[in-house]
Amino acid sequence: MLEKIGLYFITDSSLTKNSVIEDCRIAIDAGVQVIQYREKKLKKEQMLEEALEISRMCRNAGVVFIVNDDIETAHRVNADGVHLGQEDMPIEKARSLLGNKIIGITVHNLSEAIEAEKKGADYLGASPIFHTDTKKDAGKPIGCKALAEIKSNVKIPVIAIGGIKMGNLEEVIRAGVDGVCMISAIVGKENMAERIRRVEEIIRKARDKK
Ligand code: 3NM
Repeated sequence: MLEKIGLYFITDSSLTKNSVIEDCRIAIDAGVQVIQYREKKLKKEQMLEEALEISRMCRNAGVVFIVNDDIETAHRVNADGVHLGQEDMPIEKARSLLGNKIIGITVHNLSEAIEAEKKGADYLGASPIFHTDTKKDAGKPIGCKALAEIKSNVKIPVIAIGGIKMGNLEEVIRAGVDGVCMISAIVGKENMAERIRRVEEIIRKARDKK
């Protein structure tokens, strides 16, 4: 489902200039194929309300909807899946709760990647590729060489995240990844829709060059 997608859009309520819901509407209109709802500030009930609205928007548009971290919210809003970090619930337990929904796992190196695939992850979020200020505890950048190594050693889709900007996007795509997340390069910027379209075009061109 996430093979060779382009931009994997992630919400950020600290960076948005509109609202998270409005950002999702813009992203959907600009053609993204997947949205992850990542919310660190709101109370549970408000989160649920917002996630439900985005879930409906995604369903109507045929866009994959993933909830970050929170399996209960994912379940309650009928999301397509969840994204979990290394410190979150083990994959086996998440699988028993989520059945055949999508489970994405953050990995920082090849051994975590192989392990996550073996345990049944549906896709990997490889991170952080470069330095990022958006997630304070993201850890040490792994770079594009390690990213390419991860990609060539697993069968499931690999999505790259962390410090990806317009200027280093092509290099990331050349590592063979299925998708990229770019938060601060897109969320809260003037003309988000235009930026998203430009990202998709850079990705298409970089893949055509191969
Ligand atoms: N997770 P930006 S880095 C949400 O390393 C997130 O796991 C990361 O934002 C990880 O595109 C990150 O602005 C933030 O660098 C990515």
